[in-house]
Amino acid sequence: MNMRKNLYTLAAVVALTLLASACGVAEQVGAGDDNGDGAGEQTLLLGHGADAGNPRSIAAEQFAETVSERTDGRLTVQIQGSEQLGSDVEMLQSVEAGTLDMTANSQGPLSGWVPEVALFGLPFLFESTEDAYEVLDGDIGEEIAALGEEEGFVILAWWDNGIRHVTNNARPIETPDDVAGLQIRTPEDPMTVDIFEELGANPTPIDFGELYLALQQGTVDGQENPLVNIWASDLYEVQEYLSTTGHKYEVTPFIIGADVWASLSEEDQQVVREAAEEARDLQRDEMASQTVEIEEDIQEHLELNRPDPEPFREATSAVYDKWREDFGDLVDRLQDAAQ
Ligand code: TK8
Repeated sequence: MNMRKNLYTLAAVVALTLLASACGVAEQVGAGDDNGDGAGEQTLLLGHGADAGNPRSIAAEQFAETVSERTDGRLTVQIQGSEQLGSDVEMLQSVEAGTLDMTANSQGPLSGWVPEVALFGLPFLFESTEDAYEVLDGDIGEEIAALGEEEGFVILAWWDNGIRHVTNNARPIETPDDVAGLQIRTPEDPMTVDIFEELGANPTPIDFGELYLALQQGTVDGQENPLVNIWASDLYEVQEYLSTTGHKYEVTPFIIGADVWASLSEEDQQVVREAAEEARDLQRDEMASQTVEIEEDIQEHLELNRPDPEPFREATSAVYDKWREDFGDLVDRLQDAAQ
């Protein structure tokens, strides 16, 4: 398995080097690319950070198939997963620069441009993913997507990144005291950092693509992610304890750059939007079914415990006070809608 990881990393480095030296992504396959045969064919480059088999990877594949089918190949989508095109933050920067067309990205990284996105991850906001979907597909989801568009990111649909749990190598997390003092990797996400600071841990943002090695080498004691990511990225191989804290929810914003979007015909925009929504539905179904299966299988690899969420809820309530200072009205509305 380590061998495979190393090969993976090597392949990613080679791919990046090739891309960097080959006169820029946009000129090869990026926005507005036309193969010169007069048919107006265009390839959209889609980057994401998830590994094969992950609901995000599966949904991205379906999205690509649907778009190509419904446009009779006029529009095709080329997918690069596993952070081969850079970290989530780097992929957003590339979309902004116009060298990447689309990304199935992450909540924390996007909140660097649209801070309101981080609010979906307020501690224990949603009891279940279904409650989250209702809010995301409703008015508040639309309102926050509109803020994304102002920053140049058209959010075609809110895909899922699940409810998050803690894994680590020190001990089972039964109470907030057990998290105290642990070095916990987080995404580039101020909300998650705040939550783990409140719990007395040392939150350390590291790119997802570096996480396996960071855990293996003991750079950090643990991390937090939904089961589907812990599974598809083999993090269980380098962790001993899984504690189903359920401390926060995350979305996967499915994004196309505003300029590429504007360059598409109305008809193609509709195809792309519908394909994104259908892929979202598939992705959510995959999330649900995979989560049940993984919960069984993963216990062969690490020790699972189910802590009572109440003490964690209490210990992190100050996170709400902090985010209310800037986004009070939205926090209230989110809490109402999440009920
Ligand atoms: C994969 C990541 C992952 C996220 C993280 O690209 O960084 O922990 O949960 O899904 O986006």
